[in-house]
Amino acid sequence: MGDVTSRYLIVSNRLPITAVVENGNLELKASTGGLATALKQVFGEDNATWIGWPGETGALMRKAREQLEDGLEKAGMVPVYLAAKQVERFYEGFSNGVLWPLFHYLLDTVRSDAGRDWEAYREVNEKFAEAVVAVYKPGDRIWVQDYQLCLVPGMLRKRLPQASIGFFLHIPFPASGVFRILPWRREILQGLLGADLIGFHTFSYARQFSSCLLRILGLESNVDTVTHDGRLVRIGAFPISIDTEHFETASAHPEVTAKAEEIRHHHPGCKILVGVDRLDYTKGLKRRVLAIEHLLEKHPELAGKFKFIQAAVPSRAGVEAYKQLRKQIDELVGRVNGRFSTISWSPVQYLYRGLDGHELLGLYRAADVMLVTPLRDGMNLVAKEFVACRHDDDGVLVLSEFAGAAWEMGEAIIVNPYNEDELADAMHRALTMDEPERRFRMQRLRKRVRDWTVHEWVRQFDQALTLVTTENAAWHRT
Ligand code: GDG
Repeated sequence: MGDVTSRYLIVSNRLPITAVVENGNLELKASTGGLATALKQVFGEDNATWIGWPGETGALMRKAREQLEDGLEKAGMVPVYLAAKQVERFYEGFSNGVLWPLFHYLLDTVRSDAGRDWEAYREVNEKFAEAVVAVYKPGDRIWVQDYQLCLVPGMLRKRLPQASIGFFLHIPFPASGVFRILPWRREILQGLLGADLIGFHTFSYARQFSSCLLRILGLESNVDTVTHDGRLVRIGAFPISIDTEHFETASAHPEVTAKAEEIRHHHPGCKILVGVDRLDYTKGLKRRVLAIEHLLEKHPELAGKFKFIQAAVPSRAGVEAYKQLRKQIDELVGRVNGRFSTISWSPVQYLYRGLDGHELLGLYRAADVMLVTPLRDGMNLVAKEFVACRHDDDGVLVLSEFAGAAWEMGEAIIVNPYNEDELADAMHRALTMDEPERRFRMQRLRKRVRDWTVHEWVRQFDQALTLVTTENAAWHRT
């Protein structure tokens, strides 16, 4: 049952569903993602309305389109349809071709021809804002999610001056020296400032945002508050987490146990290292494979003693940088395997596909070492999910210092993913760590993901939004 009473309008690029048409009939598959589930549980089934893009619907026949609208309405969702060109320019071009690499400090990957895509970004943000205004009722709270929709808070503020608006950024917010590269830096900041509350995963991102406000807009913040256009805007850190209980229960399922045993059985006498990521250049896959190569150069005695299983889920396959990355990883894995394999063993097992739930949890449970080594990551939920699944209090987490999760998961082996030598040493240390130390670290990590779940995250954001909305209302009365 929900414990928050106002109605929430959740605005996100994608609705938490996938529409599949089979034999002319449409089926809506609800996302089981932590955010969607937690919002439902905290706000109550009927108190959260989602507004977002339902995914590619261009090919849906008329009947399926009617079914889609029906299904969405029943699920409390409002679709924002995007034309193919808009998807190409707003989503692939600007959101994923400019903001995503820039905010992850991968400057060489930022597209240089983004002018026309900026226009599409603005246009689609307008479309989302209009969709919100169409369903908004006084008293509703609006919670805008992520980098695709940075302009929406400002657009909403113009149309709904009294509305309570929150914004949460799921990716890092970069240092001002990096953010300043963006030609539309002022517009993005102004857009975000339309919100009453702007949330980030860590204090460091929040601080960097404040520093951009000062350097780019000349706005000085007072600890976590800035005054803008006659309103208070609060800036805060809200580290996202997972539905820990769900992962604890699901990973104890007999099929997951069987899967974990099957994985171990296939690699007798080997310690198992695991990586699970979207195939994304921010996740540090290339350097991870290079570090495996380096590990074998430094420790030839490890040949035949471990297996590195990397699952890479296809992602943003329409974006050029992702096509290139796929090719590079294929080549790199081939090279390392070609160099070190024997007749009966190869160091890397590489899966380019999504895993089903049991496979994913089976891998978490089978792992002796979990490698979470992104070059930058807002938070990284894989690190938290892995820990939640380890009922046996065993397994070692190797975690990048550039993932938001590193701020909360200090008992992991923390590494600089850009330092191949350090990464190889961390892998060696994880593979050879004694059991008491493994347990000591894992117990503490598990306690943390139990104490701080995605439900706390939702509640804390809601409370902070309530507070600043009340402050702003009081301020306007005086
Ligand atoms: C963004 C930020 C931030 C992965 N492979 C499979 C699979 N997954 C699931 C994992 C996890 C999710 O996908 C990935 O979440 P991450 O947090 O690691 O990364 P992003 O997708 O980049 O998310 C990130 C997050 O937003 C939340 O704020 O933490 O920093 O970049 O839940 O389990 N799930 C299944 N099969 C797979 O093969 N079923």
